[in-house]
Amino acid sequence: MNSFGHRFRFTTFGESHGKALGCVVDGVPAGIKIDEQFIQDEMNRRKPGQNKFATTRKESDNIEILSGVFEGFTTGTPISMIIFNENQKSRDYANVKDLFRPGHADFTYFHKYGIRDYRGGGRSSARETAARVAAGAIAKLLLKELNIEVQSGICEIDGIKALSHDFTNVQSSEIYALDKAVEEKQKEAILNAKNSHNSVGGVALINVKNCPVGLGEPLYFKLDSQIANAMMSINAVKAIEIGNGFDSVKTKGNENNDEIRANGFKSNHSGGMLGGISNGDEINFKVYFKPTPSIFIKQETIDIYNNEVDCELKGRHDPCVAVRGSVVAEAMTALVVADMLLLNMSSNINNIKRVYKN
Ligand code: FMN
Repeated sequence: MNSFGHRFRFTTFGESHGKALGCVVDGVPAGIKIDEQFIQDEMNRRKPGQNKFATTRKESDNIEILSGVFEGFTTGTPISMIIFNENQKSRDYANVKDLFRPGHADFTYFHKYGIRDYRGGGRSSARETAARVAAGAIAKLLLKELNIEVQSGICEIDGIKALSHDFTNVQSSEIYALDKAVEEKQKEAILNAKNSHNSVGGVALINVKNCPVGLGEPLYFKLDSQIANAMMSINAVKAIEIGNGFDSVKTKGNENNDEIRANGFKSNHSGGMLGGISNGDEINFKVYFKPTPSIFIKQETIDIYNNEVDCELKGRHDPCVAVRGSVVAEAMTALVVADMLLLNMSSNINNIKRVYKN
């Protein structure tokens, strides 16, 4: 199960310490201008080794398009893209070959498959998310044609919350912070965790602008359920909160309902979705990332023979995965919205007549 989406569908391949990883994106309409620099810029936002707040693994994450694009435009055929791994240090993992790292997928992969690539977590590594960002960039190019914009930023690190959400600050922030006023404190929290060989969790805010009314397929393919599915498929994501989310349970109905006027909704507690269908307002949701499981503090675990052992890790790790994870969440959102846009086109006979009857 390495594919995601229905009409706009992508499949990823590759492992953390394998030769390469990549994706095949299928269902992309022909005629979309492919800006390769834009795709690379998206890759660069997620790539590791850029500053002291991220893992020191150095990967250029150069993307190579192998198919589906001719003279700068999509051809309607599968778009395949590849990223070669350059900076694997597999020997860092020799000491964990036979043991299960706490907080990782080692235990479950081993018991499920009976075999696992222990080098950097193999397929369970978030290295795979580079391929999702490449696929997401194609989705974003489709959305751009319709003026739909997806953006993300960090709203919380180690319990330090943004009080304002300014997406322009994200572009100049090393930790993609939404609030300049708390950015230094958030950075300090990451560095404190790193210096004490530990890690911290964080929360990303995702926003979609100009999303048309009608995206989402009742009942088992609601827009919010697909967004939640997409977010929960990202490594280390433990929760998603749509619109007013957890706070909505503390409010009364009259406070939580978004009243409607001729020029639109008076508020947006719903996060831009009603009954699983986009309502034309901005889509807003938060994605919660746990602290990075790889820490450099001795922890208790067992090996594959059930011996109780100590786990002492080497290697290079993000002290807070939410930062680079926010870019992955943004890419997955673009992929869901692109899929829903294409699916929605056949939901009404008038749409079909518009294409075939004139
Ligand atoms: N986990 C690590 O232990 N070290 C890392 O450097 C690391 N980098 C990550 C980078 C990104 C962008 C994301 C989204 C996650 C990263 N993770 C990292 C998280 C693990 O991949 C993840 O926690 C682990 O596979 C277990 O899966 P689960 O937390 O979803 O249960």
